[in-house]
Amino acid sequence: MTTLDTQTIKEYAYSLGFDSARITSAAPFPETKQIIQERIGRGLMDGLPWFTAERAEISCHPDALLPEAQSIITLALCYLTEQPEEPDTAVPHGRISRYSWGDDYHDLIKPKLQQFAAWLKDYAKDIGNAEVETRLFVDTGRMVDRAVAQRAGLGWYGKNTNILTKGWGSWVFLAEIVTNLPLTPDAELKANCGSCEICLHACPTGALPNPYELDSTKCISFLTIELRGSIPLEMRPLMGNLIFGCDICQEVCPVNKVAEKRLGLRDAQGKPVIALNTIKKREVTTVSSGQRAEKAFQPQPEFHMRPQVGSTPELIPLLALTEEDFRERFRHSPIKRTKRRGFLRNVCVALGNSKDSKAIPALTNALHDNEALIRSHAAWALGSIGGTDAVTALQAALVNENDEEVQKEIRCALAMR
Ligand code: B12
Ligand code: SF4
Ligand code: SF4
Repeated sequence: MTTLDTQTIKEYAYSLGFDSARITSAAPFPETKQIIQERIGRGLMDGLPWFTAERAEISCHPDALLPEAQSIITLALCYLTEQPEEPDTAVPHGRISRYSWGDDYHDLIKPKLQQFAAWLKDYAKDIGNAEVETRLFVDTGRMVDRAVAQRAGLGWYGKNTNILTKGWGSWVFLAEIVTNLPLTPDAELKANCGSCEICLHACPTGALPNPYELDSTKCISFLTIELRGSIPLEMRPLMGNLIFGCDICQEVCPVNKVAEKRLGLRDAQGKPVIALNTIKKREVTTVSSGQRAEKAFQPQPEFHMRPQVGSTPELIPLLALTEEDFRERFRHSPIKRTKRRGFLRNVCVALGNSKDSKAIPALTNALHDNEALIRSHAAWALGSIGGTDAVTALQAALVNENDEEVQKEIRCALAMR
């Protein structure tokens, strides 16, 4: 096979809107496999039933995904957009993690990968490579996105386990194209977090017990997005007002702050610049990583916040969402993953943590929701807010409640007085 020019491939990636593109070989990832299997064994991945040792076996062997695999093109797409306004504090607000303010990134990145693969096949054919195979991955695929990015030198592992890039911090989505084309690999980056441990101390639930180690079962991202059932009682008070995902260990990261400053999301003193859209107008021409130069940063339009989603929505009205409202409001958003019942469960927890008695009427209504999961978390929230009205509502609900789990939650909430 004639070797392709990797710079041409990278330039094409940039033209599609990717912010970084690097290449690694399709050799296996034996260390990653060992670490994943060890973590599964210790229960750190519990609650993700699809994340099995067998899956790790495949995902760490690119040739199990594409038998003739030779190379992996790894791609990063930055999802920073404007900084939101701080919400009015007179009523309780939730917080949604940054990656979900706009449209679902899977839907945005997949067509880009398909276009990329089609172009790659044409390019390879033009120089005499007829039999080009590709497999495309973004997040959900059986691929170890972060391990690939690390080996390709796209970034390095932060102690919060996210991949940090020099130009965009960890505010990037990762994707890959596995191919049978032999491509010259890039070198790993010689960068690391040094002595910094800020993220480990900032995590509110202790989900980062050691550097580079995430206990998924405690991570608010898992609890609010992936967990289908009840949120463990001991976790609820630690979740604050986070209702979908969590960015805390990224927000505190100094590498991310540098990236935000470079892109105009922080002022010279490092303070967040509010409601910034000037990022579009600002000309940023060089990236310090040296991976690429002369590129003005243009946020992907699809990542811009959708007004019906927002970043800090008012919580009480969310409890009134019907199935249809929920589907309509979050049609394009990653939030649809939780379904209405998971999302309203999270909203109840955030309202409980707000301790705001203005939420009592809406939570009282939620005690009669069709979904037991919502009723049980509404009960917890009322117990957490407390007061005569909350107690009366809980006692009345207990009389007619048939679900044993919900009855237990109501009794537990009444005992919180
Ligand atoms: C499952 C999953 C989750 C789960 C579990 C996370 C977990 N334990 O890995 C949950 C739901 C909790 C989750 C949360 C989030 N996720 Co997620 N998730 C995934 C998924 C599907 C698999 C990750 C995986 O393989 N985990 C297995 C563990 C063992 O791998 P690992 O954490 O990378 O472990 C490595 C390090 O620990 C390292 N290591 C171990 N010891 C040492 C020692 C040293 C010295 C060093 C340097 C390294 C090192 O080696 C390990 C193996 O490579 C990937 C997509 C994919 N297909 O890869 C997205 C992915 C990792 N998630 C992503 C995102 C954005 C998030 C959230 C930020 C979302 C949010 N805002 O709420 C949070 C971040 C939480 C956090 N602090 O990591 C992005 C990360 C992008 C980036 N810049 O890194 C990914 C890559 C999706 C994507 N394609 O963009 N996620
Ligand atoms: S995403 Fe939130 S809960 Fe999860 S490790 Fe980071 S700070 Fe902790
Ligand atoms: S906060 Fe510090 S330790 Fe954590 S990822 Fe960022 S640089 Fe690394």
